[in-house]
Amino acid sequence: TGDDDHQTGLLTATRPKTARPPMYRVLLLNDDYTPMEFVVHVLERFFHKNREEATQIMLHVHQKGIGICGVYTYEVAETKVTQVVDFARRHQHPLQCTMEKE
Ligand code: TYC
Repeated sequence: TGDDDHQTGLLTATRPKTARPPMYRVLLLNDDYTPMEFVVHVLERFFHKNREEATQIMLHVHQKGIGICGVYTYEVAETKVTQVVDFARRHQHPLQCTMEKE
């Protein structure tokens, strides 16, 4: 069978399930200078939030210092972080974005 190891003659079970990839939280950090409206725009543009969700996340970050924008696979999360940091820098805002494993 497909489970039979023909070298040893031992039978080994193969897992029926597809493994899920590790997931990463993309985080936004508060600062004293980035305009609230710019942060809302970032959340709409890069994280596909509507204005209401984006405003809630921005205010959470403003009040608590840090907040979650979304949870993605490694490469997608890394791309979001780069896009946000580059976009903020181009607009001369110090907005910081980072990622961490779930
Ligand atoms: N604290 C900023 C202000 O008062 C707003 C802000 C919110 C900045 C969230 C960054 O990730 C951030 N203008």
